[in-house]
Amino acid sequence: METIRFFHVADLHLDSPFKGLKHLPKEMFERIHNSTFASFEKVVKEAIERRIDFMILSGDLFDEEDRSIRAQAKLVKQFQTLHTYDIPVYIVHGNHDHLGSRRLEIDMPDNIHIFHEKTEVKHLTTKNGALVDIVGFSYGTRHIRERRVGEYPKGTADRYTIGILHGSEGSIHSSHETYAPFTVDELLVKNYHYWALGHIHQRRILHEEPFIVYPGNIQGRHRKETGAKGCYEVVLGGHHTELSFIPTHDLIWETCKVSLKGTGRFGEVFQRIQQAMESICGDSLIEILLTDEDSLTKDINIKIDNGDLLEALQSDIGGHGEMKWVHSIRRSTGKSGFREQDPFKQEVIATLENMDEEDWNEALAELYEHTSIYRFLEPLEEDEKKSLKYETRHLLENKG
Ligand SMILES: [Mn+2]
Repeated sequence: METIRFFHVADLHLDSPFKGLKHLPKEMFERIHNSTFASFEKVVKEAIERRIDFMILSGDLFDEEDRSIRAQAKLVKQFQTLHTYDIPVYIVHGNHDHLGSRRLEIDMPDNIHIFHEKTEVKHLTTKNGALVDIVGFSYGTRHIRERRVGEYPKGTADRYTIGILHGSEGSIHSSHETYAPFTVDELLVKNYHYWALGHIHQRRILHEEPFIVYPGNIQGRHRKETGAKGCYEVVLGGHHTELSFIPTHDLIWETCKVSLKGTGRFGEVFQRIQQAMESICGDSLIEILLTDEDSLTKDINIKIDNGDLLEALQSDIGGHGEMKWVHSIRRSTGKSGFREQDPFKQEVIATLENMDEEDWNEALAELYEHTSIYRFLEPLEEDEKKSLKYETRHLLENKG
């Protein structure tokens, strides 16, 4: 069979709000807020340069159910660019941007092929005459709990068959909710040439020949989505696959571990952190993780806990050409100046102190994603979160 070349992209989460970073300097926040778009623009640029035959988007193009017109317009502009270069795009919608969500649709150019909520096969003939069947379905509603892979027809010998599936592989434990679950074996029996998965934001190759792949999201959105992000270029020739990862992120999230062994002065602590940060390349949002803090004086401990150190690090940034922003400092001991000696309680308190947007979502998921409750709930305000933390701490301190 003729060789085919395509991009596998997933979880764009365009227009992610980055709510937790609103307090940042305006220019910086705008850069971050635009990063999901910037990453997709790079995807499109690479697609054109590499002259791919087609592109697959495996769900969660948008972050919110009621996607903004601004986000849609920006996406359509990129689709039009692909249209100019005669590159078709095959799209399924996922749990974040399901078909039933409230929206004002902007008309799509005719190179855009969106899958129906019923599983269907789309046929494509590439410029060099290769026949490709692409199979998939879009989420009609937010919660697709049932197994859907049974609806996928078997692949045929005379053509390429590619499956698109936005869902959860059974053995992966992640913070993502379980949707449209499947196992690798269930996919293998279909005899497809490639499985273009979406939903899990961490890049993973579940199987080779045929390749079963989560490309991860294209731009990290919080401190846990660290490292390079992007998409895969896939070249299929008969039963041989070439897979290359293409980084397209605009900004990178990193955790930078800093040992404070033997440090006695605040200046030394500051310097150690700066040195450690030099190893991070590119524009980044950095979490500092302090370890070996035993030798720290009480005075330095206070300066870490009251935010002085973070403030000093943040005010030093800029003027070096690269953007390196320390968004938080975490302590390995989890002491945070708290009297508690019980290591279990210390751990719980440290976890509590370091909860970010994603952690709250995770903790509240059962309530906030409950089919009949979620629509009645308002998101928690910062002061509500604070009082929840306070109450939890209070409980821990006062119960044996
Ligand atoms: Mn997603």
